[in-house]
Amino acid sequence: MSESLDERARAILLGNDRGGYTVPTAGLYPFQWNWDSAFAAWGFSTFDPDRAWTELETLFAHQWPDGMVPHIVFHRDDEGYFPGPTVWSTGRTPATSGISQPPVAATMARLVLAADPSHRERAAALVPKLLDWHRWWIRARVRDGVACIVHPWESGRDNAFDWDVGMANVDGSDVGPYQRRDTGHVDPSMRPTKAEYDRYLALVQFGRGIGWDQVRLADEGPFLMADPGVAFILIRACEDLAVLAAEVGADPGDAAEMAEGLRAGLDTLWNDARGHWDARDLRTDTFANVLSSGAWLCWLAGAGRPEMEAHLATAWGAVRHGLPTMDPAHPGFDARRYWRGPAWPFYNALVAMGLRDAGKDAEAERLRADTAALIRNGGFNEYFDPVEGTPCGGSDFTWTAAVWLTWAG
Ligand code: 2M8
Repeated sequence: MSESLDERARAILLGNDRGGYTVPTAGLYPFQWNWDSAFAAWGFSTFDPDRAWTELETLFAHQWPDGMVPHIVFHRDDEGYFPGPTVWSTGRTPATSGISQPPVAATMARLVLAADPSHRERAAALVPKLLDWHRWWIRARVRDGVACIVHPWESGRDNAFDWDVGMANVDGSDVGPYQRRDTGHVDPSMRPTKAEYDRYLALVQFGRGIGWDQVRLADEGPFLMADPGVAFILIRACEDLAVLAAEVGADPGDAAEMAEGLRAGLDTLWNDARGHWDARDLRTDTFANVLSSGAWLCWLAGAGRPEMEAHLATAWGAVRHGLPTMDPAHPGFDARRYWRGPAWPFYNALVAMGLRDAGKDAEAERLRADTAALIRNGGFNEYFDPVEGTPCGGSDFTWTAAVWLTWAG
């Protein structure tokens, strides 16, 4: 059984390969997405390390001169996704979006190298690009000492409850008519709402209006929220980059110092009143006041606290299948609506990586076993209903296949 699932997972990666890059899934997501690609590389490393490095190299070939690595590279036209390149209008060739995504690439590059240490030169060539990207985060997104996002899409956790407080101040009433494509591929009740899409678009239109000046986006844009998920990922990525550089004899630059500086700023994300890590709206200086998926990554950055262990146990006790991306006790918990409750295999892999490094082997193993069971019973879907175990969203998903091969299977 397990063997045929391995074969199926490899077939998904190969089937989603468009020549040097993979799409997250055919139809719904027809371009190259930033953090999906990093996970794809990890998946490829289990059977084709050469192809794994190509995936990362293709992504970084589209890095902007300022260091940003965009969240989407539109390698070829496809009408199946909205908003496409003409809406973003960033002036890049090939076209890209104008925001970034969680910087997991350094962490994944380290794992890819570990799978086959003979590719030292390719890893070494990537180090300065990773450094540039991390420095871009510090310059263009770290505000008040902590990593922020200028668009919910930049968090990778699109419609997470975290962003509601910041999105309330974004005016989406004047974006003009548009045609969504996502709701033609999957059940609309599992997707973000129209009110959210109106605001997503308003933020894209703002970026376009200022010529995608990344510093102005953070300093003047309608939305700026400190994101625990990105904050933890960036700290971990800087640490992994320092190690990776040392392993391949490349200049680590200020990777370790960046990690240290970011760690010092983390305290502003601790919601003392509620006792958990929390997103914070920098425009109004208000916490999201919600225990959400970003907080589960604290262990990845060595920022676990006893309160978080207690929350983990409670959340786990409330659902039957894996880790929910939203506190199941919250009235807004929605078991099937994208990032407002469901369990995501690739995200579980990241959380488990942190738990394992924090010495919480039993919790990491439980998460692995839960994730494996979801995939075995439901397939390689994008995400799952954590209450009923139902597969949701897109099928034959790249990062689900990748984490099966590397971790869950
Ligand atoms: C989802 O995000 C895209 C926008 O980037 C979308 O909904 O259109 C998120 O789950 C994101 O984390 C992911 O990278 C992307 C592709 O799988 O889909």
